[in-house]
Amino acid sequence: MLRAARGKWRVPSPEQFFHRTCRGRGAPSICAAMLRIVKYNADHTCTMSDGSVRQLATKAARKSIPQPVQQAQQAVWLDCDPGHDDAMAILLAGYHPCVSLLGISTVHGNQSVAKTTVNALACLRAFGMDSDNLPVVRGQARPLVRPPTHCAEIHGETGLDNLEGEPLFPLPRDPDAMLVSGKCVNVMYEHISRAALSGQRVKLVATGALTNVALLLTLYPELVEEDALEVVFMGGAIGLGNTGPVAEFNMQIDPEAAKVVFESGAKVTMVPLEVTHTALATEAVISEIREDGSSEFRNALCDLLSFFKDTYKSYFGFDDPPLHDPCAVAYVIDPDLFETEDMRVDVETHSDLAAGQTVCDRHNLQKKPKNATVACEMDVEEFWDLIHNAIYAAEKKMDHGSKRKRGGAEEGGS
Ligand SMILES: [Ca+2]
Repeated sequence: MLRAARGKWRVPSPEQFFHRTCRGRGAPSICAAMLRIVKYNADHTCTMSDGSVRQLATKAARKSIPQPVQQAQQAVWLDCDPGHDDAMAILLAGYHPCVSLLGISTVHGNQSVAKTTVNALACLRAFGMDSDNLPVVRGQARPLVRPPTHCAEIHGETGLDNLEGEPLFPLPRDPDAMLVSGKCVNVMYEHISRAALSGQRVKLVATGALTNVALLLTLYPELVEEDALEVVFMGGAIGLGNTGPVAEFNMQIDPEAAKVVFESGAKVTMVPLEVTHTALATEAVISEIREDGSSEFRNALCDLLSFFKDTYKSYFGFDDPPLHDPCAVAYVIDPDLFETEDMRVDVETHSDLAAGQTVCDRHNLQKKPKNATVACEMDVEEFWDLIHNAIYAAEKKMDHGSKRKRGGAEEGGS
C-alpha cells in the first residue's frame, strides 16, 4: 500500500478501513489489530472488540450501508467552469459527508461563463442537489488582462457535451432566476466570512482559472490576514503542461490571476497534472460506475466519461481520460491520500511561449520563501472509492426523492 510503503501508515477511519479491506488491497491484519476487530462475519460485517458490529463496504455491501460514518465537516466553496471533470467535482463535493458545501461560483474557461454557469445549474439538477439551497453565482467572463480562451476541443460547444454533441444534462429554462444576484466576489466574501465568524476555516476549491479567486483575495485581503480561508486548486504542472508545452490550461488562460493567488499570502495547495494524470477513468472504472446499466443517472455519468475519453484520445492520445478536477476536492476530503511538498512556485506571465507555467523551485534554488504546498502523488484507488461512494450517495438520495414524489402523487390522487 502506498502509505504503508512510505512508513506513514496512520489509523484509518472505519469507513476507510472497510473500503480497503473489501477491495483486497488493504492490510487487514494490521487494521484489525488497530481497530480490535475480533471476528469477520459472513454477512459483510465484522464484530469489534466492544461488541459492536460494523459493515464492510464490499461493492455489494455498499448498497446496504445505512449512512456514511459521520466525521467533522469541512466548509468548502467551489469555484469551477463545468466542464466534464468539474461536473464530477461538484458531485464529490456535494455528496461526501465530510464536506459542507457553502456555494458554487462559476468562471470562464472550458467555455464562456454563461455556458459554464448553465452547466453548473444543470449538474445540480442532474445530481439531485438543486433543492439544497446552495447559492450559485456567476463569476468573471474574462481573465484579468488577457482575452478569454475556451476549450471546446475537449468539452464541446456547450462545455458539457454528450456523445451526440448535445448538452449532456437537461438545461434549466430560466438560469438567471436560479442564481444569486450580485458581484461574484462579494457573494463569495459574504459566505466565506460568515463561515469564518462561526469558527470555520473555509477551503476555497478552484477547478478553473483563478480569476475569481484572485479578485476575491485582492479585494478582501482580510480573509488571508485573518486566516479565514485557504486555497486548494486543480491546475499547474511541475513539469510538462497540457495546452502549452509547460503550461496547464487553468494557469495558461489567466496567468496573472494565478500569480496574484500564489503571491497573496494565503495558504495555497496546488494539485497539478502530475497527480491528475493518474486519475484515469479506465474501462474498469466506467464499468463499475455503470453497474448493470439499468440506472439512467449512472448511464449519464458513463456518457460523460465516454465523451471525455473520446476527446482526450483524439486530442492528447490518452487511452483513458484523466479526471482532473475531483482530485482537488479529494485533497480537501483527505489530504493523507496525497504526497505533498512545500516549495516556491512562481507563475510565468511575460513569455508568450511559457505563459502560465508554474515554475516549481523544488530544490529551493532561488532561496525565496516557500509559498505553496504541491501535491506530487495520490492514492488513486482511494480516489475512485470516493467517487464511487459519491455516486452511490447521490443515487440513493435521488431514489429516495423520487419515491417521496411518487408517494406524494399517490396521496394527492386518493
Ligand atoms: Ca475545470
